[in-house]
Amino acid sequence: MQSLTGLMADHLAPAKRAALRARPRIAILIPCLDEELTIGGVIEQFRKELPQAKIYVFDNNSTDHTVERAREKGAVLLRERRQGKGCVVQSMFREINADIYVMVDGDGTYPASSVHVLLEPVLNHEADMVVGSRLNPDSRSQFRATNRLGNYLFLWLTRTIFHTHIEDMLSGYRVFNRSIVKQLPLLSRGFEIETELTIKALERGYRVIEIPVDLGSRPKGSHSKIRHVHDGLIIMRMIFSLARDYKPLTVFASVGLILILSGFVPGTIVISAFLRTGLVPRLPSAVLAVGLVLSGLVVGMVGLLLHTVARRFRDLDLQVQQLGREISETARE
Ligand SMILES: Nc1nc2c(ncn2[C@@H]2O[C@H](COP(=O)(O)OP(=O)(O)O)[C@@H](O)[C@H]2O)c(=O)[nH]1
Ligand SMILES: [Mg+2]
Repeated sequence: MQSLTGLMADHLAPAKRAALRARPRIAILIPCLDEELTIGGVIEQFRKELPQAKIYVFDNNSTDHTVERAREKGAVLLRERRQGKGCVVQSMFREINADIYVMVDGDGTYPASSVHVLLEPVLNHEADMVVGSRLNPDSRSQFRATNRLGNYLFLWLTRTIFHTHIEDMLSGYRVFNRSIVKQLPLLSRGFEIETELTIKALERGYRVIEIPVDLGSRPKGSHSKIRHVHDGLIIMRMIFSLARDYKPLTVFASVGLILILSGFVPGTIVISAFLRTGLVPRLPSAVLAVGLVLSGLVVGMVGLLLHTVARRFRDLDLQVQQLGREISETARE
């Protein structure tokens, strides 16, 4: 409810409202960890493309000259002590007040010139979040083989579980409106933040649009902060916990079905012996079969219960969003 209060306060001042209509406040948010080679160029390019925007660099205990480079170029520098990109995104969303937010890596791999096409749908109120898709057939993206493989694996998993048609789940180049930034609860601490952002936005009914962008490579001497196995496992865990929370029936019914089907193996042996001889010679198999089938049914029932709870929460979420929109509409009139 805190964000709703913020929304109301924001829209109640008439002078501010008029200014907002004329010129939305755009914030460019750059999470940074040891990016001294590229951060200056990224700030310069975005300032050239969007001179009216305010540029924020969120440093996260960098050990090189990232902070000095960002200050030299006139960006607003903020610091987050808790390590991890997710922690930084959480504090960016909490602390910065603007109407439209652009998030981009500080490594110079995303083209600043694409920012206008990414902004367009949010400025026109056609989307709540626009994702710069590096995996679109029209994108010329320089991926490392492991990154491309990881992206496709997580994409396949997400599409299968959540039935979405998302094209690039892990892109770091995004544009958001204020409503999504202030209302979407985020818990990620590391590189699983993009996964959480994408799945939660889709599951909560926000309008998400993907637009192709090219992905360049880092210059010599600059290194990605991703640790493939470690971060890959965390992203995987995030997908499964979101599946448990938002698609409990799919998850629990699948587990239940596996248990029931495995109960059929010893069950069939016991039943066929019983039909032939009228006896139950393999008592442990009979117990195992009953145990597996019953556990499967219980797990399935749990899924059904959680499904109802999740649906009710979804209704509630949509009602809160609707209420927020109505309050801002009323205040605008
Ligand atoms: N503030 C902060 N930024 C981070 C952290 N880890 C990565 N980043 C930044 O997040 C962006 C994406 O990270 P990057 O290493 O380029 O990941 P990749 O694009 O998947 O290879 C870059 O601007 C990094 O500097 C972190 O722990 N804290
Ligand atoms: Mg990067």
